[in-house]
Amino acid sequence: MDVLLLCFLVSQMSSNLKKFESQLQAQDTQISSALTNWDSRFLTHESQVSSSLNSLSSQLQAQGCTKVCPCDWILFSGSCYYFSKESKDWHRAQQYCVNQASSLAIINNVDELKILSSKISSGYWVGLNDLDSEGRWKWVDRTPVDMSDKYWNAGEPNNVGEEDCGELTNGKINDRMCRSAIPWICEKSI
Ligand SMILES: [Ca+2]
Ligand SMILES: [Ca+2]
Ligand SMILES: [Ca+2]
Repeated sequence: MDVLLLCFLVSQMSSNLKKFESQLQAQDTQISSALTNWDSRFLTHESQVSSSLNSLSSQLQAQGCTKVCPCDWILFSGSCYYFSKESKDWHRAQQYCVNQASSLAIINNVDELKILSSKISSGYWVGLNDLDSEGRWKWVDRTPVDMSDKYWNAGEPNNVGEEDCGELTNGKINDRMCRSAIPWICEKSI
């Protein structure tokens, strides 16, 4: 091969390489700009999702929802409680709670008595009665009721006019006629 031809071929190759290099650079710039674009769109989208989630979460909190209790129910001490806004007789109130996979509230200790009392300003049905046997009070889960004045209002239960269902009123329990229509408290354990 003569030297001139060799020089020509080398110069051709070098020019082709340069073209190829500049094509690569152009593609690189395009890819990098596409990536930047995509990145910024992704970030914008991510920030939109995050702000929607925040707003949803504050809406849920405003409605009294928590992660563990349904909306309109309040969580404390390992239970979710529902304080009704309407009034029903004791049996209908209990049925309402059962339909919500709960029962009328069962007051297991003085702390629970105090917490529930602090949330109400009138009588609310809770889950006890002496319907089976007059004077023998039982919670709806069949556990016996502490009859001391830690739990009962002074002079209660007095069964005046046949009072067989328990309401929480003035910080303690009172026996009241089951057919009275008053609000109620449901409780479900978590
Ligand atoms: Ca309870
Ligand atoms: Ca009674
Ligand atoms: Ca009474």
